Amino acid sequence: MDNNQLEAYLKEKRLKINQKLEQILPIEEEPKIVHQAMRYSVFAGGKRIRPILAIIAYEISGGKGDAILMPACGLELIHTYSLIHDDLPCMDDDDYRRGRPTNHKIYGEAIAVLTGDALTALAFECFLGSSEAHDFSERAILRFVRRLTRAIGTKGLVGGQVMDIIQLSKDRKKESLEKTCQYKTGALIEASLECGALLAGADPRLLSALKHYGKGIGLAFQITDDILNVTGDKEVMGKSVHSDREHEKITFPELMGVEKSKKEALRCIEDAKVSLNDMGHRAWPLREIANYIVERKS
Ligand code: GRG
Repeated sequence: MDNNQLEAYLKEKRLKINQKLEQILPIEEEPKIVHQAMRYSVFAGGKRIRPILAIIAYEISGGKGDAILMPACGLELIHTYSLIHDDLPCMDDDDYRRGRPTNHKIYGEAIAVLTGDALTALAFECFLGSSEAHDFSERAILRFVRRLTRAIGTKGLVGGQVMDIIQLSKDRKKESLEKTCQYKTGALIEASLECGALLAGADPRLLSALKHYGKGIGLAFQITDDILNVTGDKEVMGKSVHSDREHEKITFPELMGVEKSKKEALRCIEDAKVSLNDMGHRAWPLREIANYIVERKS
């Protein structure tokens, strides 16, 4: 499998996701400022990994057509919300994200907070709207929302962010750091896969294999993010580098060095790929995305 094939595949998925996001995000209505701020961050770029994973899991589970696009876009809105809040002065205080000044640098803190809040509300409209359009049964949507909600609360994004802020891993234990990463980053990645599969009515065995895969790539994703914060290029990444050291954060490279961290990320993706064994060729994008996650430069 060559890199060009994956690139073409990701490009095609991103195009569809961006077209759908274009339809979903309000533009002209008042209060215009918040609608502009939402669009500013959503369309600043972004790899769209979470909606892509949801779409792939849906297709692997037998789902057909474009009905998955709307709920998948909701996942991207939740992710963008978390980035905007993560960058706020009261959190990581970052000036640069997705190759642009951060949301609060342009719109001010109050609008940035509200932009995040508005993106969550819109995300839930996307999830529930899929039912109104009769694309999915209400039961399937309920399962989706239940699974997703777990991933963004104190056992997911919010919990991980709290662990990050209180420096749960200051005990310098690998388990504490893994837990923080699992919650802060892994939870939404894992949930995106499971949510996509749930909408297609995947059986429990497939769901559990996708969950295991998501857990592995989720951790590898954050380890690579930490490595890129040390070795990456600000222009290529579109976000600040060396910020973890400035904030004296305990990260994988800080704990065990860059080389050992790379090995750890590789171990995670190899473990993740094992869970795809029973899925055969249809899982090729997931195999390639696992490799991409540790090889990426942004
Ligand atoms: C309840 C949604 C919500 C958030 C509140 C602020 C917060 C709690 C959580 C922050 C979680 C966070 C920002 C984790 C980092 C995850 C991560 C590695 C982000 C970078 O993801 P990429 O590389 O970014 O996919 P792009 O820009 O490509 O989309």
